[in-house]
Amino acid sequence: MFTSKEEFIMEFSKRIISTYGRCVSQSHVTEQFMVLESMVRDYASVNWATTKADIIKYNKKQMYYFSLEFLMGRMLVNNLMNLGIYDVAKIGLSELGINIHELEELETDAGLGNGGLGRLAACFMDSLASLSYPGNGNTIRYEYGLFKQKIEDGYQIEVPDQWLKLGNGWEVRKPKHTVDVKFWGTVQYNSETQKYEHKGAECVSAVPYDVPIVGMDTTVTNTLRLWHAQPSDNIPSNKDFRQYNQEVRDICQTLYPDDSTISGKTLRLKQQYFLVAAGLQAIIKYHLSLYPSLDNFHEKTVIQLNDTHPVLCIPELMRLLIDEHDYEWDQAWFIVSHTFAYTNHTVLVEALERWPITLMQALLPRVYMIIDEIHHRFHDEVIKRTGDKEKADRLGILKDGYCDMAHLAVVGSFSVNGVAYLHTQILKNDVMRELSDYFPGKFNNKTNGITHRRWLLYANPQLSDLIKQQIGDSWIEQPLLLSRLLDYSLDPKLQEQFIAVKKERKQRLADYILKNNHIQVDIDSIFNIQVKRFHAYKRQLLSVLGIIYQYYEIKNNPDYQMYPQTFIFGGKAAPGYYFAKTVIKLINSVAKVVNEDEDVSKYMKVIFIENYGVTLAELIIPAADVSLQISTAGKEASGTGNMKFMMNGAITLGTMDGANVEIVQQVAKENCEIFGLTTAEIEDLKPNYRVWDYYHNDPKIKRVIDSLVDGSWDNNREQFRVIFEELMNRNDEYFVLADLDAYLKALNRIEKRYQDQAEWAKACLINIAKSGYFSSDRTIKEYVDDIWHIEKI
Ligand code: 26Q
Repeated sequence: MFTSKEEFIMEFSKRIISTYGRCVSQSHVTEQFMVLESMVRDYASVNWATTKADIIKYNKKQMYYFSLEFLMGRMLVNNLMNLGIYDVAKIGLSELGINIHELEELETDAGLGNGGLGRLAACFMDSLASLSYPGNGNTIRYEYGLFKQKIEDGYQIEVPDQWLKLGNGWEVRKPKHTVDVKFWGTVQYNSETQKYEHKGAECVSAVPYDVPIVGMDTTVTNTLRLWHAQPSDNIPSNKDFRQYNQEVRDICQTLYPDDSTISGKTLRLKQQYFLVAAGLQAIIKYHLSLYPSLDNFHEKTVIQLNDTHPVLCIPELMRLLIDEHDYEWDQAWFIVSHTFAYTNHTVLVEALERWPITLMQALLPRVYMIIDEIHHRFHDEVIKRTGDKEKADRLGILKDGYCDMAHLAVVGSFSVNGVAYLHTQILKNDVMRELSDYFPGKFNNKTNGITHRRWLLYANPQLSDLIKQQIGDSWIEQPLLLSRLLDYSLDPKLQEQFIAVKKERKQRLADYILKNNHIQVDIDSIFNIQVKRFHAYKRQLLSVLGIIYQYYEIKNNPDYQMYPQTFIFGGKAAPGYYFAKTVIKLINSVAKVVNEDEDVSKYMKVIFIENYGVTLAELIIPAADVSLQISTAGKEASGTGNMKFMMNGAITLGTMDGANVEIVQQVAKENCEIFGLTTAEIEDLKPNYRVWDYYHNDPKIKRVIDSLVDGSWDNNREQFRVIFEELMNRNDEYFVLADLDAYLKALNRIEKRYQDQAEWAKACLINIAKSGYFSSDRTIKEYVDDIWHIEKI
């Protein structure tokens, strides 16, 4: 394609002319961006073709990652860098008078996800390709990704995310591979063929759009397949076309439609089945183009289910095998139960998926019949093996009018994994204890990871260069070799250089904050950062109460001294999550008072960064001194932001939760700042927890809590009532007050530690040195060895 800047310039100029009919000097930046994007995609296509050919040539087994979320972010820099052509493009463009960074800024994030689970899928895609494994993604091509967050008067406002406005230059539409998906209708038994037939169904066509996933320093290029719904040729005759058309469009319109109504719930279930049915049909067709039958399907295909959202895969593959490929139940079950592996990402009861049976039965009549059969066979088997009917009822899939998707996932998969050591322990010993005991060996742990290419190499070139200068660049291929930095953590020169890099990154963030929030922050202050989805268990409220506490300390004590701190928040709350949205409003209200108060703002500033997402994370995380990971112990399955911060040289101020436990294990306690109740302590405290004791026993805490409802932060005293109620009248489900004192003490220790810059830099360097373990390359290797058993191409 192009290997030199001359070739690049020629190709680029040619494309500008042939696509837009004008020369480079007259072209618009968006045109330049789109041409660059198309060049990179075509460049990747060469390897894409050979990868596909090699998989066939060597009969490789492939892994498919099914997920309702893929939070890819921007892809231009990532792809240019992974392909090793970033510099050629940069210099070539610059000779044409074009600044590559300006083009980079034009790309909109592919925000097809909420948070951790979706970003994990994206990191896995990068590691799979970079390690040369055949692994592909399947998801929905949502027309609108996660909403764009605006802050108006301190409130979160949701605006549609029109990520496809300029088109998506990375995708290739594949109409030839369109398949039909059926909803509604009834099932009839045909006694002649002895088969069940789906009658009167509503067909929807699924069209795939393929996105190349390029690895670093490899020719392997995998595929992320985005499924799009469009009207089928088999339009139901009894249906008004306009209504049908609208219903079809709705399927791929938004990620997580509001599910507070029945029609919203139906739509979500439709989305799940749409992905599952389309994805499986395509894989089966592909398999049958290479092999005579599906007998060896599970030997050539492994499917990882990202949480329960795509778990309909299990009954759907049964249906395809039995109804469309003439398998008997037992044979089909053998293939199915050797194909799927399931990852659990949460132990919060409200996030465990349960679908009303009536809904499933109506929308997916044949699939429901199969689920019912799976349930009864499993139920009978449990009774036969244990003689315990109540146990069989508890372990079953159908209960109280609902279908328990996690149980379906466990029964139908050959592997079930948690995403961090502690989380897997909780699954095995608590939340899914009985199922885990029933299936010895099925449950396993795969501690999450993040791609060090995006999160260190590309997001923080300043730090990467410093590391390269000190220990070379072998860590890029083998991230564990970051540990070579350990030898230099005491080196004053490196410490100083690290501090300089950190300052530079803090300055960039400060510039952004000045431009967007119109607030000047002091880059010598400690940057305490908490960026993540807003959720009660993540306890953004704990940091806010900490800020309020310190505010009163400063106000009530003229001699009060503290080292300046900047608290930076970012994250979105689910549109219907009133409590979380009120916490956002509280942060903004407190920020206004704090930042405008001269006595206080010299010590403390509070910033809320609007619309946190992948691209902003790349700016924010490298600038952190302190990473706030303060969830109630036992609630955060893993966390992955914690790993990104650590890799960028921030100190974790956190609880013993999720992967924090393993961060501590890597770096030792003295290189973190750990506080608060442990999982076991919370369990002990639970029956006797009385939040009012904390209120009455400490006047300072009482002052903080009262401020929520006495008009201190808003003229409307009712504004933050829901927070007061959650804490005080619903007995503080997430133990915020139980941990407040320990949190404040930990913040104090941070303040002291930070003032010894050499010691601080040493701890940061140790964190970076030990972060290699959290590369998703390590995670992927574990999945490959223990679950997928796929080979490099
Ligand atoms: C629930 C009910 C019905 C439909 C959907 C859902 C639903 C949707 C999304 C439930 C959960 C999610 C997202 C979960 C998530 O992002 N979990 C995070 O996964 C990360 C990757 O493993 C972990 O690091 C985080 O700890 C975990 O919170």
